[in-house]
Amino acid sequence: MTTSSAVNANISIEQLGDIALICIDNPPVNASGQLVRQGLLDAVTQLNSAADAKVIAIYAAGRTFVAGADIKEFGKPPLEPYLPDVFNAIEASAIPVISILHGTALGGGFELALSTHARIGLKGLKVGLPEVNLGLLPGAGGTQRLPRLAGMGFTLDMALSGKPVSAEAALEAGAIDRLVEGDPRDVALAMAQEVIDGTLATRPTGSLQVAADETLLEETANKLRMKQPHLFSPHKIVEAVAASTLPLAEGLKVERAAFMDAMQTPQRGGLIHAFFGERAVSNIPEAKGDARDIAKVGIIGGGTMGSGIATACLLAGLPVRLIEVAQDGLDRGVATITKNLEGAVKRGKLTQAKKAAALAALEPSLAMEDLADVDLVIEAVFESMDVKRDIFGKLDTICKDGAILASNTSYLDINEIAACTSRPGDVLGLHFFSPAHVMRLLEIVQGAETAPEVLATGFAFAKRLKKVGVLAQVCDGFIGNRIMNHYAKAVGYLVLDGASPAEVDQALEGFGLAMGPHKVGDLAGLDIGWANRKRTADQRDPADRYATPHADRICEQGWFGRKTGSGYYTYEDKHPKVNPEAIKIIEDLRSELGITPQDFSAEEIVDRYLTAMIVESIRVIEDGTAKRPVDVDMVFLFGYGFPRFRGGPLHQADQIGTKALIKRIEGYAVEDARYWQVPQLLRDMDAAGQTFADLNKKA
Ligand code: 3H9
Repeated sequence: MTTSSAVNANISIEQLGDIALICIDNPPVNASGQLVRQGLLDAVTQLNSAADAKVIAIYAAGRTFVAGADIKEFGKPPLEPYLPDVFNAIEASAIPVISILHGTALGGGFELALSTHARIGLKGLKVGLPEVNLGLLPGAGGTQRLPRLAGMGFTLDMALSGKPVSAEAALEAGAIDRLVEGDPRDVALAMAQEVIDGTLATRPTGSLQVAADETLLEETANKLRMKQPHLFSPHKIVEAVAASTLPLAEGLKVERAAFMDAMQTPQRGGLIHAFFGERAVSNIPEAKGDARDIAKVGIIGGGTMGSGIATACLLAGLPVRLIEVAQDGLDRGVATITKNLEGAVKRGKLTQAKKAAALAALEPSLAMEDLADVDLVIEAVFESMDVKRDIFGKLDTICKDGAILASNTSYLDINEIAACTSRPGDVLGLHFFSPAHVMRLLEIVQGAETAPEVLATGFAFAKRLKKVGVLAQVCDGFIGNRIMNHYAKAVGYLVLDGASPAEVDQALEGFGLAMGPHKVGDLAGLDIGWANRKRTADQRDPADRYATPHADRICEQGWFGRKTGSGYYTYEDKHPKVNPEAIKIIEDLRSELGITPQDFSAEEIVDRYLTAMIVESIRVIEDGTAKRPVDVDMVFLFGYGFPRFRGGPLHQADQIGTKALIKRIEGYAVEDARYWQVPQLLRDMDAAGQTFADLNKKA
């Protein structure tokens, strides 16, 4: 006899003779929100009290098994029943419970499976514990039950990397028991029958013992202290896994306490903001319209940027026609692309066969006319409006109707570029970040006349390249470079006023930047900024305090950083050492300018840097260059190495608060009232009691 009943809106039971099926149906990803938790608990309790089923099989409807706890509930008052209690009840069920996993079983979803008495994976399944990416640790038994099945090493790898593994790898490790093909419900029925027939063994995971590995735990803990000193949850993961040798109930207590501690950290807030922000940037009407098909891309310029963009397109399976003006430039471009692809092979991102296919899809050419059949052209030549005008005028006559004409300019006016064509609606900015095949940010710059369809194509193209597309309006530097130019001045002032470049770098590395700004300058080449400063010298307002005379003087010595062996640091060996002659230049300048050096603590350095970044970020929102605060935050996370766990400059602004920010800026303005000004939007938000998170919701 078959009976079906809905336990609640997300959970239903179907009983077919001795077999009870529990179906989880909570689209889009079956996250274990309150109804799922309550429904699972009620279903298992109900089936155990009726005691007329011999086996229970849990499966999920839709595209995936459970993708974890419902992240949207985090940060709000917790709602009972709690996930660990539900899973303990499942493990304690007198009737054996099995789980059928398809798609992805992640975090709490995988932990649900671990609490059942056997796990069946369907082909294509991935399982993982990605909580670390959210500033958390597995909090519903993952650190206790997975070591019992697959060992401490496998658990540490999975929980510390946050990366899912294939079903094959999970099977080999013992994390799942079988790997089969089929539809989840059909497999649930078949496997339940096997349990009844005695051909599929079941046992509570908690009954198994963990082989302790003290050496591995110690080595892992030491490595983390070196590599991830800023992060909270990875260290807690090691502590929790270490507790898996205790009886299950005791180990679960250790895990729960660590999970609750991680929940309280601002890192959790920053990382969850990043998770939703990455998705929110393209959740706008501009990204959702009809897009044009892009089957072939043309790239003009075989320099670092052009080659990087070409690599990104080839990696996404798009054929590329690469245009250069001279053979040696073209050869260099092809060589760079080949090197980039080889790098991808070395990093395990590409097979040799795919690399060969990518290179076969690259057509180098010296003739612009060869762009006649491409669907999208990306111009990536050096920053000269005259050169760009000339190129876009030619493209207008060469390219087919409906082709999209994009510029990778970092600063220049897209409207002026579009005006050189008879089709400004087809023109937009696609601003990549170096190295373009690695960095995930793509600023999609909307010109005054860019057609909605062209903009939507920009977003679809970003997605195809696995990049994070962020909408920006035209201005000098768009979102990212405009804000960077502003806070770079604050860095210059800190050095002029008394901090050493190394002190600034150390303080900001302490904040979580991978490299301080002076080390980055040395790496990129100090001559780049110098050339830019010389080019724009006549635009400088003489009333503004000049922020980087020391940088000019260092460049005048021919010290451009790593490539010349010295800059802010010297590079005799791999490790940068402070360059005493650069320090002398800075000290001499301070005397010439009559500056009495101040002492800046690391905290003060970070505060000034971050506040300068926040001020210009607010102005970018104020004048509409960026749509919402979250767009600015994602630009900095995906294009500028802002520490992900800090969520972005405007997420940080919410942590500081409008009042404290205004007070800070007004305090700095006592020294330099031209540079430090409180944006009107900040004052308005303060008066209205608004946060940047509120602005995100409103936009
Ligand atoms: C956890 O489990 C803690 C436990 O250990 C202990 C607890 C006590 N919750 O990514 P997509 C939304 S922590 C709520 O575009 P895809 C997502 O925002 C959790 N919502 O699809 C999006 O919404 P919208 C550990 C979620 O196919 C929509 O679903 N788990 C959740 O490219 C589609 O998502 C994770 O960290 C969630 N858990 O990728 C897994 N997940 O349409 C996080 C997704 O409004 N999730 N949404 O923009 C993922 O990695 C990917 O979403 C997944 C699908 C691979 C599942």
